Amino acid sequence: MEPDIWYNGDFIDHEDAEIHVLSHVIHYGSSVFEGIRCYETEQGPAVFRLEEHMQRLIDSAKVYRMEIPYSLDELAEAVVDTIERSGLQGCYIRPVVLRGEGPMGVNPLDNSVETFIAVWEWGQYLGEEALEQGVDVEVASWNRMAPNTLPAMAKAGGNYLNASLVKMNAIKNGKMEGIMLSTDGYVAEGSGENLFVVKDDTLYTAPTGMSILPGITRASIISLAEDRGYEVEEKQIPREALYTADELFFTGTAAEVTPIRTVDDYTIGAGSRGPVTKEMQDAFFEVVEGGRDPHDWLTFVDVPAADEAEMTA
Ligand code: PPE
Repeated sequence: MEPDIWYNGDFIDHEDAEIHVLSHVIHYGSSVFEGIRCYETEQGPAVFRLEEHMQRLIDSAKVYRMEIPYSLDELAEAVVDTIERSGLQGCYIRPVVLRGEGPMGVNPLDNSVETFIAVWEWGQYLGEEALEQGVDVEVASWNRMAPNTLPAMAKAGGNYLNASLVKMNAIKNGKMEGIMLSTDGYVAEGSGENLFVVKDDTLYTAPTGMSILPGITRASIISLAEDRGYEVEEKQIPREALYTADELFFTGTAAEVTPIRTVDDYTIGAGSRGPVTKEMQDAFFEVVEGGRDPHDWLTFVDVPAADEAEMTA
């Protein structure tokens, strides 16, 4: 049995979470969404940075003039309820707000706004060995969209047509992921991850003006690195700085903290997970797996154990 899905304030069966083929989103990509993880920490299941994800969802919707009829607190509570109802101790959470039925045509203003929240178990995003071994990637031939074409700070469905092109090419070329450059040629991000460069014990990542998604894992890694005395610079990164980096790693909700071992067949550093990457992984997992939470990033949830859930089902 797949977990129930939250839909506009109620729970519905997984298989009933359907939309009409003439929904605006199908034709024009008009959705905004989030990706969040709930971890089974040593202190019990906890959602990582729930409030920040809900705020980004609300901001994404605002950019597209979609009115979500729920407050941040109501959305956060809906996420917690969906997890608790699922019985999953750890899961990936996907809230999506979309333009539904209404008049056909590009103008979405008279189409309905529908909110869904789904949960599922999601393992390692970039392959089973990725966190330890690192991944092989390429610089994508598709650029990240220019800042005056599609708003990159909004996590909108349509943006992921660009991401899909990048990801498909990478896979066809035998790589795990593609790194996109901005239209002026600076390093932006992966198809579903932000990117960090480590050079001489300083961490570099693209600034938010470089058409990147302002990643919540990215922000967390900046804090965790600064806590440990590292200097972090948000600045323009030229492509060749990838090849000459001491270490490179991706960050993202799905990807967590994933080392990169080659780019365009250049070996990065020693060709395996570097010490700074390992330190940042450990710092991240100490929070999300250890449940040690100096920044107050975790929202603990009360998921009944599997046998209890069965008894009450
Ligand atoms: N950039 C992009 C383009 C992106 O999609 C993500 C998340 C990030 C950066 C990292 O953001 P954050 O999760 O807040 O640290 N990508 C989500 C979707 C992946 C998918 O395949 O779907 C995710 O990681 O949940």
